[in-house]
Amino acid sequence: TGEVVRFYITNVANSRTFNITFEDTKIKLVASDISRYEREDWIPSVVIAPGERYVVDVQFGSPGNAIIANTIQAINHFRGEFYPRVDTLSNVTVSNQKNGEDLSGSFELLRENPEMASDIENLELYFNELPDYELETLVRAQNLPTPIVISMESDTLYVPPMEWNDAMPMMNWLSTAEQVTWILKDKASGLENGDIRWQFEQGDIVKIRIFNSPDSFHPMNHPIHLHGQRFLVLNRDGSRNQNFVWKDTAILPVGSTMDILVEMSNPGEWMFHCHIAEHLHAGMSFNFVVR
Ligand SMILES: [Cu+2]
Repeated sequence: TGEVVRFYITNVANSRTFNITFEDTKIKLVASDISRYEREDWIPSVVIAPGERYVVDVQFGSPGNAIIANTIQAINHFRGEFYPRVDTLSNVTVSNQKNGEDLSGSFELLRENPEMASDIENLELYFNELPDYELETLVRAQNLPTPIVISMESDTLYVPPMEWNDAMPMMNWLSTAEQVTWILKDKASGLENGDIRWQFEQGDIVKIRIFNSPDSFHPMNHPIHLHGQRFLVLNRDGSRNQNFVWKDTAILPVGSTMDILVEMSNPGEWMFHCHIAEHLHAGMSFNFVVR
């Protein structure tokens, strides 16, 4: 009891976003994909999409069994109903022994990260610039059996911004990359997926606006991921990020717009893709070059 434990969490699921809870313990948010946060912060749970990483500190309290769980609002698409669902990910036994060094003092302290503060100072001039590129996420279906089309359309009458559970396993089983194409579309050129070929110079700071259109046939959230570089999520739906961290993956809910600022620091040919494996397989990817 009283032990402070650091968790390094990576979501290696192909499509599921988790909402990880540690019973009623306080969770201290320390770092994400590439760096520490601007400021450590208390969070009620860790929302983590495929490809994302989070580092958190947790202090275990009263002795007994503590459950690390995925605590979600599941949805029944056809009935349009939410229902709470808790899946146990892990059981932790908390003994009544005092364990080693007492870290309560430093656990209570929320530290600031001067490196992040100076990165922000250097990049702030780009924050309010117009985007250099705009992407839209879409989905297109072809040759789907009619009953599937009807059920997918009816289930799209209400689209949750996040899909926490797989509410349509039959549909997902029946639709493959043969019938469904997931799309990243470059607004300026009209090009899609592999036809997009962005070129950058090493050191370029590039602002990209990504919009997840709620009007497409069957919208879903997308963990947007790019290789070889790091980025800041500047804002979501016009609200400025209040606690910056360097990322390489960020979730884009349905209907949402996100601005990211990418530091093109690493030369080579790199992928830009959705981190949901099925979407990537069904087209949602392109390469960009940093010279
Ligand atoms: Cu996706």
